[in-house]
Amino acid sequence: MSCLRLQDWPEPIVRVQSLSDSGLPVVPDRYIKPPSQRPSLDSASPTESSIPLIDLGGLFGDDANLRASIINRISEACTDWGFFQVVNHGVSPVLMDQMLQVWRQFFHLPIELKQVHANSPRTYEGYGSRLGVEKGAILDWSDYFFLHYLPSSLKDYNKWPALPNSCREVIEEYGKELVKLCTILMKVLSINLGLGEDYLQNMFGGDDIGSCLRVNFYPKCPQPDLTLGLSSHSDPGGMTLLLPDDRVAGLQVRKGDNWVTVKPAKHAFIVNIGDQIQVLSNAIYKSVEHRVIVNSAEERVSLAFFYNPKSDLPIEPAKELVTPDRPALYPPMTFNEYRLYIRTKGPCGKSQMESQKSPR
Ligand SMILES: O=C(O)CCC(=O)C(=O)O
Repeated sequence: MSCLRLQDWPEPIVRVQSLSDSGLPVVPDRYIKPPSQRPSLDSASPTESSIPLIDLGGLFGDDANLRASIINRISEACTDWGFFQVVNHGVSPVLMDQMLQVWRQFFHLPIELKQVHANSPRTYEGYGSRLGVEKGAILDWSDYFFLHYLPSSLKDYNKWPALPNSCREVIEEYGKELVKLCTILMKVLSINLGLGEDYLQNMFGGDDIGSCLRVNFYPKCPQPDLTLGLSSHSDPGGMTLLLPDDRVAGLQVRKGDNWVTVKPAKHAFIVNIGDQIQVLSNAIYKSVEHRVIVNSAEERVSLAFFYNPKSDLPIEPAKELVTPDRPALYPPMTFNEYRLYIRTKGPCGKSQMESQKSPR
């Protein structure tokens, strides 16, 4: 894939928030999805019985039975859903609220203050309004801010918003806490796959892992039944911790032929398996497709923290999980090579994972 294609956006960037604020009564054609991809809003109310809700409190205590049962619930959630919510995860609820608050404030700054962070497809860092560089693509009804947290060599405070005043400090603290939680979850996943507890972390590069944050902003939409806030995709990285808006639902997870709307629990993180763990687990765990619906009454914000392998390490199925009955499903590939696909084409369901399968 040529790097030239990622030099710049193929068309002038339009901020979805400006479209929404202009009060236009219809969604412009660029955002209208083909009928097969449109959401069915009649059945979009969040249900209690969606992805599993797991209390992690006992993971940190002395009760071995409780610990084993939590680890087991995570195992079931990874196999059945690829998604689960966690509460009592150790991250301060105050910090979570602050993080949502500073980002709401950021998106409500005057446009010229946000424009100084306008991004390009070269690194995606900054303020963006599209994923993918295909000219004429149907776009999603959202703006976002993308930044690197790790490795330290990519962390650049100058590329993070300077306003609101506390923004950089809050992001720094939040990143530190989330990396800790990811490290714990990686151990649980490793144990559940029958690997040594540090296996996945080591395959990700040990202390050299990558992590980045995408803050999604979904403005109010005049015709939410015609578009999506974020098209169906699986996450290209390792594992994602999503902090959803505590006021508005919007995330839908694929379950068979259905889309299940997630009801966010108070101060919970939504955890999901990304493509790199699907590869390392030789598809014992699947990265599951998800998408976001929007609505006409409320804007929505969400924070996706991506925990990724070191970008230049080849990732392939763990040898321990490859057997004559279950040969390696994927050839080795670095995360840098892998993510070029979504960076070029935008979110496309699971088409990339499918296309990576080793020929049989
Ligand atoms: O906004 C959401 O609930 C989900 C966001 C998401 O899937 C992503 O950022 O990859």
